[in-house]
Amino acid sequence: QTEFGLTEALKNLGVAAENNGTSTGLQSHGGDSYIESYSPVDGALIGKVSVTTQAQYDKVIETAQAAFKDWRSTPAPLRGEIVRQFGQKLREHKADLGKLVSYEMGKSYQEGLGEVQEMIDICDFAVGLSRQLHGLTIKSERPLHHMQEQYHPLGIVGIISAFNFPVAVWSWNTALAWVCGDVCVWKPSEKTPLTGVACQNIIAEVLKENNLPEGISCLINGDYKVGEWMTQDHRVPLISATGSTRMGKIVGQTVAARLGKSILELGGNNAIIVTPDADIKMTVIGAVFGAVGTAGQRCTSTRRLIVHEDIYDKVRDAVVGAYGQLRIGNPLDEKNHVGPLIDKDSVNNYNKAIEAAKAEGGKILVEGGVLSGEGYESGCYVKPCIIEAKNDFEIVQAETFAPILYIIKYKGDVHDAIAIQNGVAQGLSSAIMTNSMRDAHQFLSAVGSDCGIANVNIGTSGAEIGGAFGGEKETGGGRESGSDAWKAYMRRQTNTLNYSTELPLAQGIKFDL
Ligand code: UN1
Repeated sequence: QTEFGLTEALKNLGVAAENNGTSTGLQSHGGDSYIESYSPVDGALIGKVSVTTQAQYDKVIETAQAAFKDWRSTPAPLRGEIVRQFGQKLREHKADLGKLVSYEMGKSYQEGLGEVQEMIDICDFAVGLSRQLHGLTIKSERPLHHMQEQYHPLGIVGIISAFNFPVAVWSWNTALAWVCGDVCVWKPSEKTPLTGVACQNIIAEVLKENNLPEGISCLINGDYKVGEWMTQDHRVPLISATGSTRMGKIVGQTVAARLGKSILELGGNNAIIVTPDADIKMTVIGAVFGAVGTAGQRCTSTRRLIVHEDIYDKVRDAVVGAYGQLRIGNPLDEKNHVGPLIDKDSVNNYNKAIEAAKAEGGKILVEGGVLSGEGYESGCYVKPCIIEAKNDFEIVQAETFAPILYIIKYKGDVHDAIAIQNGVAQGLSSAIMTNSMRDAHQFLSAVGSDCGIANVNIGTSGAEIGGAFGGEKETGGGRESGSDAWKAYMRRQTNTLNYSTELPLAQGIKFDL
């Protein structure tokens, strides 16, 4: 097993060879089937997690429901205090959790640390928010009447998260949900169950230290069937799901069929537009980190580079040159830029996408390929590649979760580039590299980018937690994290109070008795 202090980190996080995948004191009645977690870094079995049975699932929901009864009446700033303590524990465990994320998921250690930092940041955000769950006061049309709106806790928030941000996306949901007075039930990705156990251990300790029920934060594990119990369950008013568009369509329809609420954060097909006057150095950093960071496995990864013909050769050569500097290898070794893909299925999808692009007429600018030999034994390490392509290639229209960058030439003005950028089914993140104020504003205007995230002179990935995160079209329309995303985790109530001695009807209606 790769060392890098991992044994110590696992111990500090309470992650064992065999772990309970179901929270809330039900561990002793564990089912006998397990999810094994193999590291894509070195192919080693890190540990296993028990699969939640349906009976356990029901107990978890009952436990969460019971916890909600108290938690919803706890003053919001006191709920914020619990989240503050959780953020503090994350600071203490930052290196350990960052290492586990890196080892179980395969992203670089720096990115693992960055992910834990996102968790800490959203906790800080949520602590402030706990004193700012504001509603409006509204002027009534009737004399001596008062109107206001309030936000009340919803209940259980079911969280289904993906392998690529195995801990941060959970915390974007939980930190907000908890200050909003909700309780959470989390089903982490089957590909990263151990980071789930580690997070549950950290929050369970905080809850215990404060004599609060563990039902405030629950863990379940298993495949899509376990997720289905939750999406079909009317006791779970809100489902927040992150993953593929295919999964999101199933989850969204299942939750909608019972008129539940959902927050969907699904696939992206993110592009950077490069206008003739763009800064090449900034473009290269933004595009290369965007395309190869996390081995192209972020929802926000840069998949398409849309470059004006006047600057095309220069940008292409600079980006291709930068790819020559990339070091691929063990992500825990800080000198490497690119780690492995999550598993062999993902490697297959990468290979298939390159073949499909070639078949459609794509020209390879930087050759891909699967690495083998010493240090690459897991079979999950691939070379980031660049393909000159057309936007209407079928493969360019799809999201392949791998480091493949399609470079596309545009002619004309910024609107021609925007049409290409918007010409896909997904709508998560987008960017423009430009020194033209006009082009930048056009890009951000109503006729500009159709994505949930649109950046100027910054790449497509690496959003800060302060903004609402999510996208349009097949990305699902949900928003998590900052801004007023918290409102989706609460139910809104409009109140009208009459402090007169008459009962006038609205709209001037007369109803004399
Ligand atoms: C994701 O890939 O699902 O904006 C989340 C980013 C990160 C989060 C990505 N802050 O790239």
